[in-house]
Amino acid sequence: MLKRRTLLAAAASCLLLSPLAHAEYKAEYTVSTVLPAAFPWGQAAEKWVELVNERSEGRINMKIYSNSQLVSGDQTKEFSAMRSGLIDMAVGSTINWSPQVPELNLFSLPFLMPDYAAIDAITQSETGDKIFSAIEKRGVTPLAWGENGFRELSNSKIAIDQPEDLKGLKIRVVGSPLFQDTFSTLGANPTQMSWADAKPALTTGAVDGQENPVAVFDVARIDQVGQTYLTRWHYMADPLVFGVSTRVWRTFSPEDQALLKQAAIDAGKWEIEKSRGEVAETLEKIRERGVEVIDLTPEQHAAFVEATQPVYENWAPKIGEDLVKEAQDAVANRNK
Ligand code: X2X
Repeated sequence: MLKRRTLLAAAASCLLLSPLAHAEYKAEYTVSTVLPAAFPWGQAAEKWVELVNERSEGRINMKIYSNSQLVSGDQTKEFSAMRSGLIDMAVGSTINWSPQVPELNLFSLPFLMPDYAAIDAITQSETGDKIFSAIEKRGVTPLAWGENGFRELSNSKIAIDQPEDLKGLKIRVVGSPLFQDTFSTLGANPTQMSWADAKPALTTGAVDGQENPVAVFDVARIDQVGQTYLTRWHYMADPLVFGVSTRVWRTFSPEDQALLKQAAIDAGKWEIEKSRGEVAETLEKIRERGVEVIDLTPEQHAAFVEATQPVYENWAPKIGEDLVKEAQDAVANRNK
């Protein structure tokens, strides 16, 4: 009897001490993304998975499910699915999570962030911390920032260089009703649809245009579906957020939480640097395929900024007036 007890006790202490013995850990954690590994976004997720696997010596295994397949292609449902624990983790766009986290609409305010330094001034500051708290309050633990990129406007009809050119154009938009507002304010005819539906809609001509970072335009070969004009208006950029369902987060030991977080920070930094570094080359490729790339003069740019001001009046109260003001100040005082 004694012997048996000793054995049991030894087995129990072994379980407590061994890093392999987290009985509550899953054999595999799901990681949701919209874009797969051919895109910087998917690569960000891959890097995270790799680093976690390496640093945990195979104890924590994550598997990426791209194309929003865990939410049947509806990327605006990703956040809710994570919150309820249907999805363990995600590398998600602020746009797609903004229906559940209104503060994330901040990044979608037109022309708030003129350059990369402006994005960093928001994400790498107290304002960024406040945005992370807003995410956390709603059941997802945010770990690090990545980047989808500055979203540029493409269409099949006209070389857009002034707001009037958008009149009546049918534009596919994503996620938040803020996009409906921006494009309606410009006189266009916006339609909200998922990424899964976007390319078919461009192919059939159901819509005339769309907006996405140049890397997405390039890899998804948007030029092949008649999108021959690309206006670099830099009107907004969507950061990516590496996040874990808080229900799942709580099951990790403090050491493993730190490991997951550091790996996300490292993967995010790596991806941001890589995707920013690739933009010039990507534009060259796009031009070579016969797409007309339109760069705006400062005056043309200013006309778009002015035309979209009403969006701020509608949205600042929903995002939080203080948060918007703080972000504007952070941008104004950024290191250029
Ligand atoms: O749907 C889009 O346009 C995409 C892929 O950029 C996002 O998920 C925000």
